[in-house]
Parts: sequence; C-alpha cells; structure tokens
Amino acid sequence: MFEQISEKFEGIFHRLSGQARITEENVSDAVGEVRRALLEADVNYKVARQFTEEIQKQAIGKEVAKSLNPGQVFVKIVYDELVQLLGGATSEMQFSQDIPNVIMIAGLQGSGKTTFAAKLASHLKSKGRYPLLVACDVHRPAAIDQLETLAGQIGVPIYLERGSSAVAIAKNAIDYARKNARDVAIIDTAGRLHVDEEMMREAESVKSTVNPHQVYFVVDSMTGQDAVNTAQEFNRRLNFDGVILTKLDGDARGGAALSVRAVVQKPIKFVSVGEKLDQLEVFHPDRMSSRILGMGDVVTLVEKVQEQVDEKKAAKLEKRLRRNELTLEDFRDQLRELKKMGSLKDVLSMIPGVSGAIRNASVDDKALVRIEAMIDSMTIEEREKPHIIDGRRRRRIAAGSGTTVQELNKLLKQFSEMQRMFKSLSKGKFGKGALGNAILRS
Ligand SMILES: Nc1nc2c(ncn2[C@@H]2O[C@H](COP(=O)(O)OP(=O)(O)OP(=O)(O)O)[C@@H](O)[C@H]2O)c(=O)[nH]1
Ligand SMILES: [Mg+2]
Repeated sequence: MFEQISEKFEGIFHRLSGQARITEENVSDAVGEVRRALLEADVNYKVARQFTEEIQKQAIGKEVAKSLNPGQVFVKIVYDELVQLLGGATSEMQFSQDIPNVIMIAGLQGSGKTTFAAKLASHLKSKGRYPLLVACDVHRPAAIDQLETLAGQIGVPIYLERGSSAVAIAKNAIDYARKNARDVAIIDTAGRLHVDEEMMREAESVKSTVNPHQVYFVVDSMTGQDAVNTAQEFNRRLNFDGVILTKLDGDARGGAALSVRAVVQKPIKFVSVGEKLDQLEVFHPDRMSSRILGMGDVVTLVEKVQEQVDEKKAAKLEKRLRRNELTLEDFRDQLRELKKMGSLKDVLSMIPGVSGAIRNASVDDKALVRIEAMIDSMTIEEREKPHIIDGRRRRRIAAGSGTTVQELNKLLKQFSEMQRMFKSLSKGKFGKGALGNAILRS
C-alpha cells in the first residue's frame, strides 16, 4: 500500500545525504519534497501542512553528529513525526471485569466490518478469551449467513435472531453472553453506501441501548479522501473509541488512511491486511512508520549515535573534573542538559534522593536562563579563566546579558566554591547532570 510514498521518501533522504550539513536551504527543499510526497500519496492537505511545519521546525538548526549525515538525521526527524501522526504509542485494547465486554463495529458498507468482527473474535480467542459474535445487520438476510459461516470457520459461537430489530438482538445477545459466560460480545452492524440518517440513527440506538465498552470504526483504506470525511461524520455521531484500517494489502496510495488518526484524534487499533481470517495485525505506530519510510535501521543508528554523543560529552567532562579543569562553559553545558530534561522542579522531583524541602521549594527556572545569559555574554577566555573577570569586565557582562553586577558576583562566587568542592572530591563518578545537581544542592 505505501510503496509509492516509501519510494519518494527514499529519494528525498538520499539527496540530503549527499550534503555536508543541514542548512536552512536544503532543509526547506527537503521539507517541500516531503509535503509533495504526502499530498501525492493522498494525505489530507491540512494534515500534510501541519506535518511539514513540524519537521521544518525541528530540522532547522539541528546539529549533525560527525558520524551521521544530514539525510540520516532528517530520516529520524521525519520518522519521529510520523510516529506521532499515527498516534505515538501503541493503543492496546482495554478490558474491564464486566461479562461481557461489548464491542460494537460500525462503518460504511463493504468496508470490512463483518470480516473484521470475525478476525477480532479469532484474535481474542487465541488470547484465551471467550468471544461471542452478534449479528445485528438485519437489513440484508445474507449478512447474517455470512457472519454465521465465518463464526463456524473460527469456532466461535454466534448469537442471531431472524426478523428482530438490531436493538432487540443486541440486547438479547448481551443477556445470552452473560448466561453463557462469553466475556466479549462483538456486535456486527449494518452498513450503507454513504453515511445516511437512517443508518446512523440505528447505530446510535444500538449504542445507547447496550452501552458498548468500545465502539470501533472500520474504514476501507482504498477509499481515498472520503475516508477522512466518513471518519469525521461517524465520530460526530458515535464518538467512537478506535479505528480499524482495512484492505491495507490493496494498492491504493494509502495517505488518506494515514490522515484519519490526525483528523479524528482517535487511536488506530488494528489493521486488516487480507481476506483471510488470520490477516489482522495490532497497529503499532512505530513499526508502521519504519515500514513506510523503509528505514528502520537508519532510525536505530541515529538513536544510538545520539546517545553516544551525550555519553562522550559526559566522559570528557568527567576527565576535566578530575583534572580540575572545570570551566564556566562546562557549567553552562550542564545547565542546558538539565533544561532539556524539563522544568527544574520536574527534574528534581524525579531524583529519589532529593529531600522534600527541595522538592517543595519554589524552583526558579528563570534563574537558570539568567545564568546562561551571563555565561553567554562572556568571552571564551573569561569562561575558561573566570579569575580574569575584573570590575570592568563584570559591568560589561552584566549589561550584555541584561542582568546586574550583583547577580554576576553571586554566580562567580558559587562557581569558585564549586570548583573548590570538586577539587576535594578525588573519587566518585559524575554522571549526566551531576554538576547541575551539585550546584542546586549547594
Ligand atoms: N483484500 C482485502 N479484502 C478485505 C479485507 N477486509 C475485508 N475484505 C473484503 O471486503 C469485502 C467486504 O467485506 P465485509 O467484511 O463483508 O464488509 P462489511 O463492512 O461487513 O460490508 P457490509 O456488511 O455489506 O456493510 C469482502 O469481500 C471481504 O473479503 C482486507 O483487509 N483485505
Ligand atoms: Mg457486513
């Protein structure tokens, strides 16, 4: 399904790989190409715009580690954003203690509801559950037969009544499930070619009667932009809990299916990839993204290198500390590391050893910004040898950073105390953020 978009992406990444570094210009070009590729794959235009704005923001000014090339770094940015677009983390099915858990399946005609109902029953059976299929498509007599046949194939019982209303069948089926200890009831409903009022009302009354634990909206990935509109309409009427993408084995461009989650903000639960009853997959945003980009190994590589880069920095710092070569520049780098992890208070509260007093104290994130500004206003020589910062330099630095000489005095005093402290520490290991923590505690 995603061959075309995969190919396009590959070309974009390849062209960027040839560049020495990421610049505003080559990023803009690549981002423009990404947007075109998305639109050509039939991704909803609003979704495509948002997506590309986000990767542009992240790519500009991104440093490229020596062992990587810009193409690889860009792949990682696009990958991360694609995972987000597809929902971030995997959304597992949730069950309650109720007997039965009720799952209602809705969607347009021919979208694959009945097939999915049977696949889901089979999937749950293999997980040790006791499903019951419920035939609530009363508008086509053949629909009940179809579900009956499928139920027979997978060895799952079916509840059916001929001549009753969908609402009555759903209600009776739940009683039946309770009496027969079937712990999941999967309700297959009727579809129409287009969203129509009568069908929506019927689905709404089934929903309000049986109050399902989950309502799943089934959408055919082959239907293009209509998929997005239909999803919105069903969501407005049924406020469904999850999306099922079917016919992902087809040769449509697939972009519309990728847009559904972003448009309705509901997780994709499963994908159906064929007519056979075992062709159902739990949806994983990360695996799907690797598949679309065809670059799973590049993403892993970049992650590893990025981890290593920080480790290298930390190791270098440790060495300097041991040799008493701590500079204000190192100090600022540590503050930046700390900030990357979130607000100071959040970071502190994650450290088990931090006392309640510190945790409850009002921690001033703005103070960090001011410290950083002061260090930024120093020359490299001043950062390395703070003792040369005399009165004239102090006034210049304070003015340049929009702070006061008093504040700068305080920083320099703290820093020299810290240097002394580290001198007295001959042993001990400094991990990431050790310096920042030390100054916060002093
Ligand atoms: N290739 C492929 N075909 C599928 C998939 N899911 C369903 N189908 C086929 O699509 C057709 C329609 O599937 P159904 O499950 O009957 O769809 P439905 O939504 O229940 O249709 P109505 O009850 O008529 O509204 C059948 O021929 C299925 O075999 C899939 O993932 N891949
Ligand atoms: Mg059906």
